[in-house]
Amino acid sequence: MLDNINEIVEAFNFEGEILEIKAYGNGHINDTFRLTCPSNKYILQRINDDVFTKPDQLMDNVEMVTSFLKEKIKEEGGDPNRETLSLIHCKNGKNLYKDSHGSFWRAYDFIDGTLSYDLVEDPEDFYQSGLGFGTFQSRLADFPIDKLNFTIEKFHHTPSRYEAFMTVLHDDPQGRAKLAQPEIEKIIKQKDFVHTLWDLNKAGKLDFKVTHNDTKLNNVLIDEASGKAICVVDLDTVMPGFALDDFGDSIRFGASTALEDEKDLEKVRLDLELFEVYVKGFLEGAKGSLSDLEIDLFPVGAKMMTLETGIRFLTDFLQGDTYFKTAYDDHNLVRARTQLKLVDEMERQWDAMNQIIEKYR
Ligand code: ADP
Ligand code: GN1
Ligand code: MG
Repeated sequence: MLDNINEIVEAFNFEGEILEIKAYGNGHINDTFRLTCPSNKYILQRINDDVFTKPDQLMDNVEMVTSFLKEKIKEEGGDPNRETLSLIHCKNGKNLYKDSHGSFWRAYDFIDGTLSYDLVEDPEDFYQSGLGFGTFQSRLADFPIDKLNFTIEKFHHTPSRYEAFMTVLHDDPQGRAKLAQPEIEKIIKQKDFVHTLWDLNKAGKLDFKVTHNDTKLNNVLIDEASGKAICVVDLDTVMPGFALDDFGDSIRFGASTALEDEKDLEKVRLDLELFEVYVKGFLEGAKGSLSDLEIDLFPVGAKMMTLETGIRFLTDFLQGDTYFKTAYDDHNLVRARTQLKLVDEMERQWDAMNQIIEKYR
């Protein structure tokens, strides 16, 4: 699997001999492994340094955010070892190891007895994920935001994502644009919409908060015994952002009736029951930290993040699949199609989404 695994494992403070190393999870960016020792399990991750070009700054963010969360969790009487990630440091005290091939590695305690999902099986789990991500935001509401490094510049700056798409479409380096004409047209139709949140920000109406920025359902761990959302993971993109990005990204992934890479678009729908339970959970977790405008804009956030992710997948398809991991040739095109179908679905069910929000605000 990895010719230098012994070197990497040796660098970290793992307790006991390693009995098993297994590729783990379904992330599109990093490489994740689960390590089993006689009395403990660990997560070992290779950070994708094409995507995260400053891994040391990224780890500073993770260190600051997890320490801050641990204090909050202790104050609330919770379990700081299960309710946020715990870094395992290297034997030299650092939180990052650069191996002899130049790859960057970090490790966490494995939070046992938990599950994460790629598709909602029970609406209660999606309610729990809303509560989990909402709580994440309220716990970090007084985190000193200026201390955070930008691990990816303009990560959710949708207008820049649109511009990058138009550039690659113009260059069409792989000659793939002809395979995606309906999808390209759908994106171009949204050229004014992409500015909505950033225009409000410029007008001083929408502030930055400490946000997670990758609130997919599989980035929250659900406790098997209690069924509660116990821990938000994947902290690489915790940065200043809009609360609506976190709300919206969860909806685009979790309130869909199908996987992100479902090929049969008939199966891809926006499930309003799931939308509703997420609204309820996120508002409860956010504990009054959201403004009226943010709540009003929930449907905009959902559509924005879905459209943005569609744009990113299609950009990567046109570029030749250089960013997201893919399993087959048109994987990114298939993913872009599901996102754009969901954008249609959201437009169709706009009023119904607003009615649901009125019930819970
Ligand atoms: P990626 O950035 O590639 O998405 P993640 O950090 O999200 O990687 O990890 C991949 C998966 O591994 C997660 O979706 C989650 O299921 C699981 N996972 C991550 N960290 C832990 C942990 N500390 N304990 C248990 N499971 C974890
Ligand atoms: C990536 O790493 P992962 O799989 O949790 C991506 C997100 C996308 C998501 C689409 C750093 O998330 O922004 O929304 O894929 N992460 C990064 O599934 O680009
Ligand atoms: Mg992840």
